[in-house]
This record gives sequence, C-alpha cells and structure tokens, in this order.
Amino acid sequence: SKKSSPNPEKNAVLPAQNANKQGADEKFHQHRTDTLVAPPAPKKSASNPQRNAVLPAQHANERGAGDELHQHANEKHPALTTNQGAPISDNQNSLRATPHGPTLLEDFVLREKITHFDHERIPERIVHARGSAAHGYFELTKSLAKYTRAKILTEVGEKTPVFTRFSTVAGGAGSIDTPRDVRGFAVKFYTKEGNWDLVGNNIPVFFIQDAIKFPDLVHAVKMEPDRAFPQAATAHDTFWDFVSLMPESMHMIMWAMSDRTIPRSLRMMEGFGVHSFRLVNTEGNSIFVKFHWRPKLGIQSTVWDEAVKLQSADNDFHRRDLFEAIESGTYPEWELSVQLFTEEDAKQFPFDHEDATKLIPEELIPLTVIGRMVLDRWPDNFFAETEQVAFCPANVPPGIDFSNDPLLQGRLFSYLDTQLSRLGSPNFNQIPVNAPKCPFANLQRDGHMQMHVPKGRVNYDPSSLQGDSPREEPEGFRSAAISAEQGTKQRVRAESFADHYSQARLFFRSQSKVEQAHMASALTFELSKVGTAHVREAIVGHLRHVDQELAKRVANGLGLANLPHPPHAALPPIDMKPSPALQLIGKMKETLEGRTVGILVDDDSDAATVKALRKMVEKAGARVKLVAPKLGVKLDDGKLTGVDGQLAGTPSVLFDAVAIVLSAEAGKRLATNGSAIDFIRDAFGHLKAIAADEGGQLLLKAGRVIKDAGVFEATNAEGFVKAAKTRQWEREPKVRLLA
Ligand code: HDE
Repeated sequence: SKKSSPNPEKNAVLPAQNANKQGADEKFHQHRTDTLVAPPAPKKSASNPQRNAVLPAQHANERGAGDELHQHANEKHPALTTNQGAPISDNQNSLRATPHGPTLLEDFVLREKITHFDHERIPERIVHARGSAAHGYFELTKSLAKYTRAKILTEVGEKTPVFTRFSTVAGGAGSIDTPRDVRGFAVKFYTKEGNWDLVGNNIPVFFIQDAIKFPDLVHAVKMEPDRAFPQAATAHDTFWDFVSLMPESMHMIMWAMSDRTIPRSLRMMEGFGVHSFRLVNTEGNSIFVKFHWRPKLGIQSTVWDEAVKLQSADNDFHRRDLFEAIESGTYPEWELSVQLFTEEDAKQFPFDHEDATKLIPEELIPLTVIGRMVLDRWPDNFFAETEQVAFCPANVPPGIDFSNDPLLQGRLFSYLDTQLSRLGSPNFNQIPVNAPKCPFANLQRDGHMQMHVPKGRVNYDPSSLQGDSPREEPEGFRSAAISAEQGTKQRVRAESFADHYSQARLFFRSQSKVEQAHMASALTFELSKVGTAHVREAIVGHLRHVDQELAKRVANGLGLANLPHPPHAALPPIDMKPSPALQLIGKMKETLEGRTVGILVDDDSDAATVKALRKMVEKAGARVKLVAPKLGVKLDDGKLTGVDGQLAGTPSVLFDAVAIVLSAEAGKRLATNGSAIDFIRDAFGHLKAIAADEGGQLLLKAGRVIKDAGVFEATNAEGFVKAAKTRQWEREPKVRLLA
C-alpha cells in the first residue's frame, strides 16, 4: 500500500539510517527508550495529504517487516512538542495562508523553533575557548590530614566525581587542536564540602606576574584587531611586541617554545596548579602547596612539522583522541602530586614562590604522590556540559586556601565575573555540570533563570521565623590566619619579583640537546613571522640574558648581522642547578601504551605479516589502524578486510609508528602515488619507527627514505615495536635543518 506523501523529496532523513552506524558513534544514535510520553499515532489526513510530511516511523514501516535496516524493536519515541508542551503534528512544513501563499505570523511552532535557534550561541570564553572535557573520578591514595582538613585530601580510598576540561588558550571555539599553545587543564572536583576547582595549565609558570597585565597579554596574543588574524597562534607582531617589553614573560616563553606546547595527546600532558596555594589543618595551621598532575601514559609531544600537518589532517585531533580513548575503555589517568613547603623553606629559595613566573624545582622540593584521576565518561552533550562548565580558582573547600600571589588574587575575581556575562545569569551554578553534588543552601534569591523554588517567608539572615532556614556553620570555611606585613598602600611589584632571567636560563639549560634545538628553531620560526625588525631584535637581546649560545642561534636563523644589545636587567641572572625533571624527551616513558600504529596495506598484502604485527602492537597496549587506497581490501588470504582509513584522508601524522605491508605489485603501484609517498616520508621525517616488507621497501625507495636504526623488516615485529616506544631522535639532524 502506498502511503507516502506526494512530496517525497521534502521528507526528513530517516533516523533509522543513522541508527545503523557502527562502532563508537552508536551511543549517539541510539534511540532513547526512557520515554515519558507515548508517540502519537501518525495522522494521515485524507483531506490535505500534501501538508503531512512522512513521519520517519511511518516511512520505516513502509519498507515492510523484513527490512532489518529500518527495524527498531525497542523504540518508543516521545511526542515532539513545543517548549510549552503542545504536541506538534507537522515538523516539516510551516503554516501557510494557502498552499502557495505567505507564511502566517500565527505559526507559533515555526516562530518558537526559529527564535530558539537564533539564540543558540552564547559568547565563547575570552581565553580557552576551544576545549574538550570528560567526566571521571579522583581517588585519594595518601592522606594529607596532618596539613589539611579538606576531606578530599584526607579520606583515602574515597572516589570523588570530577569534570575535567582541556583547552587551547588563544584560538576561538572552532579553531584547530594542534597549534603551538599552552593547554588549559581544569579539574572540577565535586567534593562533599563543595566544589574544588583546580584551574591549571600544562605549564607550571605564567607569562605575567600581576593580574592587571592579563587583558594586555590576551589582546596581544589573540588575532590582531584590525585584520582578525592570525587565529590560534603566537607567531605574529603584537604578541612578540608585548613580550619584548615584558621581560618577566621570558621564563614562560622558554616553555612555550619547547615541545610542551605541541602535545601528542591531551592524555599525555602534565598539569600544574601553577600558583602556590595553602593547606589549612584542623588546628588552623597552614603550609604552602603546589599541585602537579602527571599522566600515566607519560608525557609526549609531536614534532613541529607534524603538529602543523595535523592541522590539515584532523582539526579535531586531540578531541577525537580523547573521545576514542574513553569510548574504547582505555581511560586516561593522571597522578596527583603535591610539593609541600613551609614559610621557612620558602625564605631559603633564591626566588619568590608567590611570583607565578617561577617554579620550584623538584630537586629542591620533591613531589609526593597523593592520588589519581581517571576520566571514564564522555559528556552526553557538548554544550550542556563542556561549554557551560564554569571553573573558578576561588572555588575551594574548607582546608584549602590561597597565597598572596598577585596573579592568583586577580584570578579569584575574574572567573566569576566573566561567567556572569558568558552564561548570562548569576544562577549558572544551578546548571547540572556546575552544581555541587553535596547539599547547598543560602539566601541568594531570584535572578535570570532561577531554577529553585524556595519555600517560606525567610530570605534573610539573621531570622527567627522558620526552623529550616540556612544558618552559619561554625566548622565552615575559614581563611588561614596569616599576619599581614606592615607597609604603605601602593601599586607596587615586590622587589623579590625582579629576577626575570634566572629560571628562563634554568629551563633552557636543563633541556637535552634535541630539545634545545627545537626551542631555538621554534623561536626562529615564530620571530620569522614577525614583520617588525626592532621587535625581533629586542627578543634576541633578551635571549642573551638567558643563554648566549641560544641568542646566537636565533640571531643566525633570523639573518641578523650582529647580536643586538641585551636590555637592562633589573637583576643579573644567577646560574641555578639544572633540573632534569624539566625535560620532556629525557623524561618520556618508553611505551606504546595508548598509542596508535598505522599499517598501510592494499589488495594481496601478506595477511600473516599484518596479523603478526597487529598481535605485537596490541600486546604493547597500542591499537592498530589499517590504511589502504580503498576502504576494503582483499589480503592474500583472500578475505575481504575492512580498513580504518582511506589513504588520501589518513596521513601518517595520525599515527605513532607505521608499517608498510604491500605486495610487490602494490608497492610498484603506490610508488607513484603522492599520498603514499607523503605517508612514508612524513613518518620518516617525524622520527617514527617504520616496518616494511618487500613491497613496502619499494615505497621507501620511492620516498627516498634512507634506512636507519628505526627502519625494520616487517618480519621483525619485535624490533619495530620496541623502537616505536620512542622517537628516533638520532635521525633528526638528517631530515631537518634545526637552528
Ligand atoms: Fe585563566 N581565565 N586567567 N588562567 N584560565 C579563564 O575564565 C584569567 C591563568 C585557565 O576550561 C577565563 O571561564 C586571569 C593562569 C584555564 O573553562 C577568565 C588570569 C592559569 C581556563 C580567565 C588568568 C589559567 C581559564 C575565561 C591572570 C593557569 C579555562 C573563561 C590573572 C593556572 C577553564 C573563563 C575552562 C579561563 C582569567 C591566568 C588557567 C577570563 C585574569 C595563570 C585552564 O576568567
């Protein structure tokens, strides 16, 4: 029986088809079964058939019972309604005066839907707009009861829910995932005593010492105001102009120009609370603390050329990586550590720990591991959770307190303030992702979008009329009793903040040779994008205070005839003992866990070799993705094999190591294929381990890959996997000119 509308091209896409998608996407296309309202029977008005779009369910039925594609045994769709709850009979056509006449103002279904849509966007974050987040838990493994009364830091074994958002800083919400940029690392712990937000970065220091400079820094780093570019990049005049006039940023610049700002994965980054905080115990005594997150998978970065190519291969590389890890059950995990130190310890440091441009070397104050965080659930809805989450460093439970770091003090104000305008109401704390998971009550009332319906007459304190009105809690939050120093009120930078170069030098000199070369090259690259000569020269002048050799390398890269004069330094830098803990490559964990290996195959590839490689890679905790010129190939065992990526759209930058398993015939064929040559050349250039069989060797030859210790026969799966656990750093000088 033919029941379809006379206008079939106007029909909506069948959800039934979406539901058929396989794999990780599935969750997002499943039809909800927790229906509250039964679906209305589709009406088929005989009088006006052209007004009725074909309802998906109805359409699906037409295909007949035998069609598996369109069957949903458990489906029970709720009725589609307006926001007022009125069921909607037609969601395809607006209300028109006549079949060819004007649309009527009366159409409340159309007006409500379009109006809501018109207001779907909210202002993006002024910084850290681009982010990805996940739910999980924090488990304490070591009690800090001696130092704090915060239950989150004293109840060993207790699992506290968390929501963690990673972000880039400079780019807009739709910008790329892999620019050279600092990464935000913000954790909201839903503790029993209120939310604790540890709003940190993947770098332990910051560009500026005083919050009053933050708007200038951000204006300088974001796209330039007249031309609106570059997006998500520090490599432009305004940023370096600001930096050249702000010597305190030199330490952070060293970090920003290191490989820390081009991470391989959000799962492979360290996180830092940056500022010193205080812990306060039951006696009211306090101690200083710095917080560190360390990833279980070890830290790992990309190489710069790879980060650049990732931008075209996959704009969402980090978001997808986090999503896929969580969906596949390989949950990212970090250790939480603390550095604890007293006022007396602090007096001995050759720097002021309340200056956020300084770190405390691990060699000076060691790290103590106190717990772990596991992220095990992707948000159900990006906007409701990742976009609407509001972090604020001022959110602390009793037992955690602030230091006098003037950057932190400014942040304590800024976050709540920005969220009032970003989320549009002082009631944003009632949004599910922001609401505490412990009971909360106060006498704040009303405002836009108030969700609570308070009962009774009492909305003030003190009061005596109502037995259940909220009252002060003697055990509640108390600031640490710190005696204030004597002095005059003034706008001032403490003298102890005057040394801007010692730790920049400490960081540079603590790096391995490879990392130093990357930093010199990054500086050269960034400054080469700066059009103003005096800015380039001023930066090289600052570098002379950091390290003469570094200054020379960058000056050479920029083609400067002479080394510019260093600017006046308020305090000459001191030589601190190098801290190997500040390295990235030196500290990298040799592991393939959580990584991905790409195997390039084609028709007639050796199935046994692919199988053996896969086995070895998976044993090492990594996963394999097959890449081929087409999405399905027949290996030499005659079986049709599904492929994860089509060659032209799946370059080797997406993998941590690659294998090429090809028949001689396919090797010859692909030797003239641009994507195949790029695949192998980039893998080689990005210092990855490579395995190739006979056919694969033809491709290596075509790509002019000169075999080295990181290139293996495909039969040597063991050697290949061992080498894949790190990068082939010795290869680098052969493939790239570094500054
Ligand atoms: Fe932020 N920062 N920040 N920041 N920050 C924001 O808050 C600010 C600083 C950090 O995933 C904003 O809700 C000032 C240091 C992260 O939602 C804003 C200063 C560190 C995130 C703000 C700093 C951070 C933000 C923008 C200098 C590392 C993203 C939107 C005094 C310790 C959080 C928002 C998320 C976001 C202000 C410096 C980390 C404008 C004034 C240092 C991870 O309030």
